Order: sequence, then structure tokens, then C-alpha cells
Amino acid sequence: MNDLLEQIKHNLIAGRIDKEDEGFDGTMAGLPGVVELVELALNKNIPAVDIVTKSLNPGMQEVGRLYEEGEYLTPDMLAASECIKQAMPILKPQLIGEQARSKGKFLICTVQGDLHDIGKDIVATMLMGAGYDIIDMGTDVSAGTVVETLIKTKASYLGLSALLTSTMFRMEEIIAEISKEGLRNNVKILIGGAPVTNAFAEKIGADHYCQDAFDAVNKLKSFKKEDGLNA
Ligand code: B12
Repeated sequence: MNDLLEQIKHNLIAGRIDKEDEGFDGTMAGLPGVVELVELALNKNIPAVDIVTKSLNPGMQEVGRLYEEGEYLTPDMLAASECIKQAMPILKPQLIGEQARSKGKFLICTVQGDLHDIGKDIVATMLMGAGYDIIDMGTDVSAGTVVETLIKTKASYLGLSALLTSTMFRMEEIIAEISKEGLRNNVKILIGGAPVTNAFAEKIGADHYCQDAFDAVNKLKSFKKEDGLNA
């Protein structure tokens, strides 16, 4: 892998936002952190998509593994997520690019009880780049709020994110509420997040499970084909 991409991943795992951070052993102050390395990578014409898919995503996977094995604690996860939060605004202009016309309104949120928003934000940014009007409802969003917002915005697409096994059932609740209001045929529903699977999507009546933001763009194209529209 490109050395800069490897360095970004390494610094993300170490939770080093910028050059002020000392790192785990207190010896790294002054060396570039995630922010400076991301800027450097863009200056060297490394595509923003590569930075997301080859450095940030695998770095976060590794942080999750270290947490699961008890080597990292919650503050370590927070430090890594703060690195991504600072890197995304730098990457966003390139990820979004220029879009001539809207492909439709896409409502997105993380479900009730769940505060993980990094994946949701990446999906929102990539879909914005693919030409959708994103309405981001944030995290910890109840079924009632989703339905209210759907009615208000008349969005054609809904994306639900859950990272906890204890919150993924909220997706089923939201879809049931949408059906109860007679709105299910008006909206295509995509779901994602680490504990979610194809089988789960099928079980709860979502249209598709998406493993990442690219998958979401492709699944949306397949809807457009079904509808006879150009994606
Ligand atoms: C960062 C992180 C945190 C941060 C979140 C910061 C933030 N602002 O988001 C903090 C420290 C706050 C945190 C807290 C907690 N966390 Co946490 N966290 C993580 C970690 C390490 C990374 C998640 C992440 O950002 N990944 C990177 C992004 C890019 O990936 P992603 O979210 O999967 O999203 C991609 C795809 O899934 C998909 N996708 C996601 N959503 C959607 C939606 C749609 C519509 C589509 C189309 C696609 C899509 O596309 C995205 C982009 O490619 C994971 C480990 C892991 N491997 O997931 C644990 C993890 C999710 N956390 C976990 C736990 C236990 C917790 C806590 C309960 C810990 C605690 N005791 O406090 C709390 C819960 C807080 C709450 N109520 O939500 C567990 C969950 C276990 C489980 N099975 O339920 C995990 C799996 C860690 C572990 N291995 O044990 N966490």
C-alpha cells in the first residue's frame, strides 16, 4: 500500500489527530498526524475515496478489533473517531464534486439508542457526491421522528444505520411504523452498520442491506433501473 495511506491508518489507530498529539509513548509530538497526512495525501493527488477506503475504514476496523480484545478502551475508540471527524471536512469537497441535478431526497439517521455516526456520515457524504439531496436526522432517532420527517420531506429514500446489536431491532420498529402510516410503498429503505446482514434486511422488510457507501450507490442505481429512470 502507498506509504502515506499506511501512515494515515497508523496514526488513526494511535488516535493522533494532528502534529500536537504526543502518541502513546509520548514521543510523536511534531510529527504529522491524521489531519496533516490527509492534506499531504490530497496534495499528492491521492484520491479522497482511496483515503476513506484504504486508510480510514480499515483503521477503524482495527480499532474495533483492539477494543474487542480488551487492548483498547472507550477513550481510544473516541480518539480514533475524532481523527475521522477532523479528516472528513478536508475530504468532503473532493468526495462531493459538482452535481448538476438532484436524484432525489435521501433521509438518513442512526437509530434510537445508538450514537455511532461515522459510517452514517460517510454514506451521507458519498451519496451527496452521487447527486442525492441528503437530509441528515442525526443519531439516536426514534421511529416517530423518522415517520414525521418522511411525511414532511416526502423523501423517496431512507437510510438507517445501527452499530449495536442492542439497537438494530429499532430498524424493524421504524419500518413497522412506516407501514402502519401507509407510507411503505412511497419509500425505498436501505440499512447498514456492522451487525446488520442481508438476512436481517429481508426479515425486517427493508429493501436492501448495504455493506458500505459504494454498495449504497449501486443499490440506488438498481432502483432507478427498476423504475426505468437514469441513475
Ligand atoms: C468508533 C466507535 C465508537 C465511538 C463512536 C463515535 C462516533 N461518533 O461514531 C464511541 C467511542 C462513542 C463508541 C461508543 C460505544 N461503542 Co462503539 N465502536 C466504534 C468502532 C470502533 C468503530 C465504528 C466506526 O465508526 N466504524 C467505521 C465506519 C466507517 O464503519 P461503519 O460504521 O461500519 O459504517 C460503514 C458500513 O457499515 C456502512 N453503513 C453503516 N451505516 C449505514 C447506513 C446505511 C443507510 C448504509 C447504506 C450503509 C451503512 O457504510 C459505512 C461506510 O462504509 C466499532 C467497531 C467496529 N468494528 O465497527 C465499535 C463498536 C460498534 N462499539 C461497540 C460498543 C459496545 C460501544 C459502547 C456500548 C461502548 C461503551 N461501553 O460505552 C458505546 C455505545 C454508545 C452508543 N449508545 O451508541 C461494539 C458493539 C458491539 C455490539 N455487538 O453491539 C463495537 C462493535 C466494538 C466491539 N468490537 O465490541 N463506539
